[in-house]
Amino acid sequence: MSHEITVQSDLGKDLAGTFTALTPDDERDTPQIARDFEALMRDGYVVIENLLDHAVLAHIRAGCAEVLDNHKTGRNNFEGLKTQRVYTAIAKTRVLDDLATHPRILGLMDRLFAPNFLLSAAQILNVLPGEDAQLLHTDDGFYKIPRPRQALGAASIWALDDFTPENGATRLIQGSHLWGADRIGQEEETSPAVMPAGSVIFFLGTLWHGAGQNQTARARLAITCQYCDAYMRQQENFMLGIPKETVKQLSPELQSLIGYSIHPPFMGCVDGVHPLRSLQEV
Ligand SMILES: O=C(O)CCC(=O)C(=O)O
Repeated sequence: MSHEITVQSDLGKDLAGTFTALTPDDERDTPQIARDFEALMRDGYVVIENLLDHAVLAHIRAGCAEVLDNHKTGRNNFEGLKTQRVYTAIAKTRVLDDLATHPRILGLMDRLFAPNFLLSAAQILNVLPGEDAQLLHTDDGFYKIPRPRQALGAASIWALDDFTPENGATRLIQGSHLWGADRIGQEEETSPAVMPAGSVIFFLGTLWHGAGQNQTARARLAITCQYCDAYMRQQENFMLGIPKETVKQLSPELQSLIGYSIHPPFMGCVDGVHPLRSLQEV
């Protein structure tokens, strides 16, 4: 199909002939998601409790355990010297897929960002006993556009263990997504995201937060999926990090999220064509 381009705004349309952009299904547009979005914009985060049942949790935990076996701990205190952090986890296990594409999360992303928003990072985070509190930070601070501003990224942290103040529950500063660059998050302003295993916290990239200290004798297991707007650079280079054979096994939604998509008119193209074409050659 050919498209006539007559004005600049025509370039914002989906010009693809074969691999047209995906349309979000109805599950991503519910009254509950609208309420979650209201909380997200007001507080900078929303906690959604008990999204995963026991069987699903057990399956995800088992998949994580396989990948974590003998996995090293972090190289600095931000990664966590007593934290096992598995980068590009989509390349290593299939247990993240349904979390990365969960409709309750993508429904919020639909409201935040342009269609064809991207997954920016997908990691397993196992905070081991004795780990110190992580430096408070914002997740999209590396996009050097002055604050206060709209978020350019957002993140989920899925609790695979109960998150408690003692075991390193993520600490957040409510409302800090609205701050200017002159204000730095302080420890005493934080509160822990206490939630049962199977719950998720979703927060804006502008929100001050950090993993808590683990003062218990057990690890605190979580999965984080970070997302960014369709025209921002992803933190993890999934195109190199995930073999094409693996990409072919992923759902169309997840393929699009990792970067097999086009932000109109051409962002993400491979030699001028849609990146999904490169999977046809494998
Ligand atoms: O593990 C957590 O609770 C938060 C981790 C985090 O914010 C990060 O590593 O950027």
